[in-house]
Amino acid sequence: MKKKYLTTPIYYVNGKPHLGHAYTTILCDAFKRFYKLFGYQAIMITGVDEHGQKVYEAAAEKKMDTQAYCDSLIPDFTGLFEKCDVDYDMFFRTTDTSHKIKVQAILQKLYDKGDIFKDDYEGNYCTPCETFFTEKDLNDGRCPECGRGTTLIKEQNYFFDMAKYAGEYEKFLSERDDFIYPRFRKNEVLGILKKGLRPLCISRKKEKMPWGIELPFDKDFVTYVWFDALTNYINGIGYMEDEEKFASYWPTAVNMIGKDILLHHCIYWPTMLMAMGNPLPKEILIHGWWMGEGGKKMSKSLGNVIDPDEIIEKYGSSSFRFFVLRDMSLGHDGIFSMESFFKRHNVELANDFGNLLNRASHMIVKNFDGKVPAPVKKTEFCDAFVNDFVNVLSGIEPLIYEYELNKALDDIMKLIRGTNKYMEDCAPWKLIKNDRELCGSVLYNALEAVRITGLLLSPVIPKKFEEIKNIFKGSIEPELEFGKLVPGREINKAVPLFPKIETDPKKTGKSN
Ligand code: ME8
Repeated sequence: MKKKYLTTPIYYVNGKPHLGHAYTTILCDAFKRFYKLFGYQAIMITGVDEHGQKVYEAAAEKKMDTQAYCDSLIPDFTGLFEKCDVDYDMFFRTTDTSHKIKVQAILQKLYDKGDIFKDDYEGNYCTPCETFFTEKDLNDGRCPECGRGTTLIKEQNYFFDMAKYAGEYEKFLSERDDFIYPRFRKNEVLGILKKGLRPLCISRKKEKMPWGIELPFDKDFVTYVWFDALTNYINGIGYMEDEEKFASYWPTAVNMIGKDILLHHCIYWPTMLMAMGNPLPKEILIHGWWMGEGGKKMSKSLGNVIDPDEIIEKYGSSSFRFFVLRDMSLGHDGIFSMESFFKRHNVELANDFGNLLNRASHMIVKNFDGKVPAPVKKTEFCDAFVNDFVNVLSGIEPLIYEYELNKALDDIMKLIRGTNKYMEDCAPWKLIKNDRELCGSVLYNALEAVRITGLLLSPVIPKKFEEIKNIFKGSIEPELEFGKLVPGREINKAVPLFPKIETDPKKTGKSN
């Protein structure tokens, strides 16, 4: 069986998870489910990044032991992912002993090879970004990434010689157009390589920042949080533990990240893997940011922060997942507005998909004793409908492999709307009076479209898909091929799955 390994970033536990964390994790879960639908053995891991100054300071602020502080936040992350219907195969924690042992073995290997060396260091550290910058990198003395202040650090430190692998990596990139998605990001990475790579500082003096994994060759230091965190991707799939699993999954890996951590994943990570002698992941997928209304970055002070918990509580996980996957053009920034959320739900789920689910099943239950009629009568019009449907359907799987999620969802909605139009044009509610055979054939085609579009949407709305299965008495033919619905099998009437959300203040009784 073909394999696929998908990862999310591991998130800092310096506060509760937010919309951005929910988004990448849902995205990764949806792709895992698409791959499974297309016959792959697909697994995903997510988790948390527990070391580093930011977490250390957050715990100190709460006057808590750092490990106890991390432990206390884990249920917030696992709880949110559960609410988002994420089916992860592993929840990774960087404070697990087996991870720490592997990180130390990697550090020792690179040290023994001469790829890690000690030197004087002077640089500016941005704690929120957990990233070192030179004086030249800064904007008016502030972090070039987040604009916040940095701290000058002067100490002896250990360095990883990234430049040693820059040439090999540049050659790799020049031969692999599909390594970084979206493709335009490759130029950004080549630009960084062209400027030349400096050695990467990979240690912190323990007396200043003790919260990390100790360097195996110098116990006065802990390793830099990114050197520890990035290795979760290989450590979580059997590196140095289950070599067979590692060898079969790792080359299929897709590391999914937000654009904020491009440097770490597209420069540090590939050069680290090359130094270790490991293959690179198959792809790195970089998505944009969710912004608040007005296109501003979400922030508590602007009052435009979206709480995924609250939306799921009110409107359900499927509508939330559908919106974030449908509305964000993958690779670009998106604006989260409640108005667009209501529109997507009401127009596409409640109206288009909801109507399709109801009509076909209700007519079959009422007029054909709840048994799927056989498509015995064919008209040119029915053939044209089936041909168009099959044409669009055949393009969806390749779109997913290309990460064209938006186009794929556009096409699924096209199939749904096309079937609604076919029903309106054929009017089976009139045909039942004078051409029962043709009516049965139209209803067969419509229910077959329900089955296939239901399957295609199942990675996006997995919870509602379980309810869609009830129409098919709990078991649905799994083939993504038109005509596999078995005539004569019994079905149930659909119950309303996507009630319209009332947004008119006069009807909801709310003032806004
Ligand atoms: O960077 N829109 O963790 P982190 C979309 N621990 N996605 C967003 C987002 C937004 N507004 N804000 C955050 C770290 N994200 C490191 C990662 S991996 C080896 C170590 C998502 O808690 C997006 O995936 O800051 C982004 O890359 C990630 O959260 C950053 O999470």
